[in-house]
Amino acid sequence: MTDAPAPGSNEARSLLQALYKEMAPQHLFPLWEVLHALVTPKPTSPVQPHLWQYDAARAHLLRAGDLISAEQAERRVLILENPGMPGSSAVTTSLYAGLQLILPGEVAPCHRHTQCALRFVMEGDGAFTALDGEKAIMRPFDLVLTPNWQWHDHGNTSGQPMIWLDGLDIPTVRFYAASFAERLPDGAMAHPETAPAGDTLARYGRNLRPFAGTTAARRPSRLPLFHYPYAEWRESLAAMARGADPDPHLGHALEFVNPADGGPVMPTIAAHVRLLPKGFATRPRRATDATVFVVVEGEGRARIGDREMTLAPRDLFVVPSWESLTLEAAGDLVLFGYSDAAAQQKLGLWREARE
Ligand code: 1HN
Repeated sequence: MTDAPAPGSNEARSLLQALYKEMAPQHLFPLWEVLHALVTPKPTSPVQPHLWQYDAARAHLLRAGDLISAEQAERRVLILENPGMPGSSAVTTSLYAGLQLILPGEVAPCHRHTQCALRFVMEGDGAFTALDGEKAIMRPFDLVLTPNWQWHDHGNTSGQPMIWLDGLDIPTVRFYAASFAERLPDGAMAHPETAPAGDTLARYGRNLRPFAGTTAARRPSRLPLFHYPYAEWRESLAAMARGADPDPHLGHALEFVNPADGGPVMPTIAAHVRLLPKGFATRPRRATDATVFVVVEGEGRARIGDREMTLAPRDLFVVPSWESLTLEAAGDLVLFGYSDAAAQQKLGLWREARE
């Protein structure tokens, strides 16, 4: 002790370097060298703002459609990978996004996994996602959920290609090392039908539910509803826009809810829609939930930090955590968005700032 060099002296610094070198093989490292990067005063993220033009993505997806079947691929999907996270298959640190193509007559085999998924229909009309053997017939801009560990398969019995956005919590599940997945036994492609298409929407989608403990109460009580049709959410937005001024930071915005608890649609993923009337520009807002957006209708501009993007129908874009977002509507602009706000709110992490 007595002959230890004065802390901060050149001698102390070189002895510390020697100490680090000796410790490293035992997987021991000094916190004081990294603390400032571990606990930052505000969020830092590798996620970059990015826009995917739909027409370009669609052309590549249709080419893949000529080269591999949905059954061969299991899921024929182009991943929207964030340019700031190469090789990650992730669109944000917690979420995945992909564009899935299913051609007329094709099936995507039944499976289930611990990842939660949502589908948001980009084009086509009449293919289905079946959840636990009940089909949801998918129409443009419908939202369909496949919550974790529920059997799901897809099929296209319509005459047109169907393309939808898949939003999953793959990076979140990978973070927890909690991925499980399985196919139906005996190579079965489709789940046996358990209920007619639309049955759940009628039983659980109109502020009603079957009596608990009866055979009519088919759905898991925690996540009863899985289909949120465009015709319904669009009409709600339109009614809202007729009757009130838009919120300065969000425009007219509605969140999709799980009717069982009034919370977000799935444990890890929240989803919403918004309408910005023609000529409206939002005030800048930032939030800790990085968000993936789809342009449903209209044209406009997005400013994300110092990036500017022009928005056209069906384009997709991603806003990183804590980057300031400003939106401008050239015509009535309708957006769908999903994020990990559901998980962050449960963990006490979620924050926003409105300028
Ligand atoms: C999945 O289950 C689907 O069911 C799509 O359509 C994309 C990406 C990774 C893992 C599971 C689907 C997926 C996926």
